[in-house]
Amino acid sequence: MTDFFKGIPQIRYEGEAATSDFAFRHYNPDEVVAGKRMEDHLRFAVAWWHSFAWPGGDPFGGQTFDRPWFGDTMAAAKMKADVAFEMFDILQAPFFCFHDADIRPEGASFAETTRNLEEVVDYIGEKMQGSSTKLLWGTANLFSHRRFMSGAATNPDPEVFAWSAATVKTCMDATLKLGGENYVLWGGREGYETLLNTDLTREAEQAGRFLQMVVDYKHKIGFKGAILIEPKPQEPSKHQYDYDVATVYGFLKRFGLEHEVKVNIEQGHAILAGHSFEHELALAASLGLFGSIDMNRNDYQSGWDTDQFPDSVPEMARAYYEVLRAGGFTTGGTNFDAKIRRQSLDPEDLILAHVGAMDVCARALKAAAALLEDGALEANRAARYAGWDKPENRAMLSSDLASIEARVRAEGIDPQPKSGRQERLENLWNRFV
Ligand code: XUL
Ligand code: CO
Repeated sequence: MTDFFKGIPQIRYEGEAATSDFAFRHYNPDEVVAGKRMEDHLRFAVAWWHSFAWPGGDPFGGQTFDRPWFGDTMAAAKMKADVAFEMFDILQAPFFCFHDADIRPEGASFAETTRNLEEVVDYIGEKMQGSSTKLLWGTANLFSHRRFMSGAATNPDPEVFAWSAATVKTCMDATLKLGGENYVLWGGREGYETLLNTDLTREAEQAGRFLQMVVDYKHKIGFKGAILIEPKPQEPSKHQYDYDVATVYGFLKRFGLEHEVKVNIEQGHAILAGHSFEHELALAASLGLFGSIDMNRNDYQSGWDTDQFPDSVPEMARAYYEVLRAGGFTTGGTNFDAKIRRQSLDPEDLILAHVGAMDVCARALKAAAALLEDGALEANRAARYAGWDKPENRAMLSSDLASIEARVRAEGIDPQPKSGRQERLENLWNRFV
């Protein structure tokens, strides 16, 4: 036991009458919502990088957090893992997620870095034996080290491509070993700064081949989880190739991987792409790509990826409504890819950030489930398209222009506009949220 979270109790569901800050008011893991336990719906995960590895820097200043495990040694990595599992226990977190670089010190060579990774993975594996927290996903950090400054799979230097492929192999091995349910690829620097030095065709072909190799390796090692791409439009690159869900779908189709790979959708990334979170979720579901979510929010004034914990029930309700409509998570879950603010120095800030976020998501889930169960919104949607249920109308979709023209003349078709009823539906929505 470390004493980092000393005095902080395990968080339990106490209902809305709770008086302590250290209690869940809405997240009740065992409560059944829409036929499933809340814990099984939401599948919360703690992100290792933001919670335990982030030093609190911003573009104008460096480290504000003073953590006893900061430092690039194996002893520090193990202390970090000890503290992480203590937090998982306090929160009763069902899952966690990691990058290789968050959990192990970088070595002097690829071989040494991999040895470090394997040693920490074994250590984490032992900790998981005595814990109920499982691994939602693992991933490789192919963006922080300077070798990745011009990309990983899309780098003009084949040696960086090689390093990246080798690293992903070791991270997929680590994810498999820890029983991970997904493997994520966020193309942190897969993009470009200027077209003046960039060959778009080559870079896309490199990325397509790289992803095919990831899929092949997944099948080779018998990894049963999902491979997920996490879209983001810019930052750190000026333009990133995995811009949004639609762009990722086009990329997957181009390389024939649309049945092998799904998406991990992050709220803040959706906003950066000029979409809403629910748009990205609904589109992914409609394309058969819905996998998992990174839950956070972006500050709407700053215009960059501020990765804050969610605090808005109405916003999150829109998201969980789409998650429920998509049939809920299978291998995916709700990963808090969110960091506390750099002034939030105390260990309890880290705990309370998660407690509040879990409560916000739980309230949002309950509201979304009640609305879905009520059925009025879906009945309205179905009624709006009801004309297409008639066989003679559906037949047009396998017809041709000339035959349809003949039909319009013969039947004297003369469309009459109907209300979209938006405000009425917004009123309905607000009765539930
Ligand atoms: C970056 C981001 C990453 C990915 C995993 O914006 O969201 O943390 O989730 O690499
Ligand atoms: Co993310």
